[in-house]
Amino acid sequence: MPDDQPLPAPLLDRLAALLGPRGLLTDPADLEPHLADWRALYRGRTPCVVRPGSVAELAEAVRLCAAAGTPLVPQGGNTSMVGGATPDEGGRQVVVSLARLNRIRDIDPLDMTMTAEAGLVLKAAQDAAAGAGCLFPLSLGAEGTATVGGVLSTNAGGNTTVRYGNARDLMLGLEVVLPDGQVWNGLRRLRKDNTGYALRHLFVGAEGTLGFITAAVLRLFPRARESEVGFCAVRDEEAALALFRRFRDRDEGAVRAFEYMSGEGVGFYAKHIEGGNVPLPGHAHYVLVDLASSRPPEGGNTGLRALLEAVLEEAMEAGEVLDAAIGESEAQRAALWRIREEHPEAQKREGASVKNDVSVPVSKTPELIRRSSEACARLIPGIRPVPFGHLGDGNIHMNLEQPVGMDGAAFLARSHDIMETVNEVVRDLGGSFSAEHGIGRLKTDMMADWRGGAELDLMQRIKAAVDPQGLMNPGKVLP
Ligand code: FAD
Ligand code: 2HG
Ligand code: ZN
Repeated sequence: MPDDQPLPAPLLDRLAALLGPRGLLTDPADLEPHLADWRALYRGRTPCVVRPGSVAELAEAVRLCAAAGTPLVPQGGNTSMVGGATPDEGGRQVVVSLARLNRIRDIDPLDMTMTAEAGLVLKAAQDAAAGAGCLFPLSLGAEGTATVGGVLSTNAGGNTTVRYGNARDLMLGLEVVLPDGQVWNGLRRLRKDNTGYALRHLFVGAEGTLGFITAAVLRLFPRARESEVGFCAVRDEEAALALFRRFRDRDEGAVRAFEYMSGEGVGFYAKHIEGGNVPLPGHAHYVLVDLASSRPPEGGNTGLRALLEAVLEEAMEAGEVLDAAIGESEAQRAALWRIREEHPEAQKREGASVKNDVSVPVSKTPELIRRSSEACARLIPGIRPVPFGHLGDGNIHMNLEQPVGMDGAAFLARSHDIMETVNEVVRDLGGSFSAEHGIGRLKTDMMADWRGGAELDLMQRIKAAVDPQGLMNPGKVLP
């Protein structure tokens, strides 16, 4: 271990004795994947990575680190969009990876619950639910890497919030290792449990600042027996919203996802993603609508296909939808979804971009997109707005791509101004500067402005009560 990284030698020896070679990484090559975030905004240092193989091992490791005053950074799949899971540059923060705590402890198709450990990858949780004839509905682009502990700790949203809610709504109980090493077992699988403060909700969205989520009871749902996906070119942002309303008014329960994409973003997909075919090229605005039902398909002029076609026809007559493609097979539906899911990757490949994960009341999404695009164009002529995302939740990724030909570093140097410009519009529309990705390290300096006064004071008092030494994920969430 390099000697400029001050982990007390006795602590390292104790951790090594406790965890063994699989549970404690110190080789620089092994540390490497844990040091930087997906967006490459941050690169930190750590003296070692702790990878406990059981809850008891984690609890003991936390006790040892607490006694030595050593700060800890929980890490799941390290897909955070806000630098939440990486250590700082000081070299003292120990990364704790939950990757080895990845068992499914129980699946109960009658209670409709799954008890899963924190390191279980989201896709594996979905697959296990499907294997039991059920659905775990949380779905997002990083689901092949993100973990149960990570999605709960960020209260992730994703593509199906419009129907099933955020990660918080999919959780019934938690098991947590507290900052002093105590284990709290709150793995109850109850639909009703009003017994004082709902402690489990304190840890959801806390981004690892209050303790380690080690396992959770997740809610399962009936699996879809019928689904339809429509990919539509729409006239403008208002038409996208009007189309959402048409579906909702006809059959709110049928809408599993309603996603907006700009022509620019779809163009990046076609340009950068292998096999990136777009069925309706050349439009300025697109929507992907996903309908699903757990009822057996009815066929004829009932069922989801009939609903999809009827709504699209009405919307075409109203001039809202300009053209539409319907997925005719599972493969076609997946290909249409791919256009949306690959947006983050396609945008990354196009060059430097500034992300704004913001939300407004659903009715204000057209105004958000239009006003912030115009304001950013005034700030940096030639800037390319790439808004996309969860229109059905009022959560638009109001992202901005560097002007063609502009130096990427020079563009990123304006990140603060760009984020402020978007946030001014968001504030005016009664929205939030952080919709689903969380605060992490990226947005801590906005907390005082947006959540100051009693709200931030209360958060700081909770933090001080649960983690009095301030050892859990320092520098994240709270300023
Ligand atoms: P990490 O990135 O490892 O950690 C995230 C935070 O949680 C950190 O603060 C970390 O310290 C903490 N943490 C992790 N595990 C634990 C634990 N067990 N106990 C306590 N704290 C813990 N997010 C959305 O909401 N919706 C999307 O649609 C979406 N799409 C994405 C698409 C891509 C391509 C990528 C790269 C990210 C996307 N995200 C999305 C970001 C999202 O935050 C993560 O995908 C996910 O929620 C984080 O899971 P993770 O396991 O990678 O957590
Ligand atoms: C998504 O919805 C993610 O794809 C990532 O939340 C958004 O890249 C982004 O800004
Ligand atoms: Zn998103």
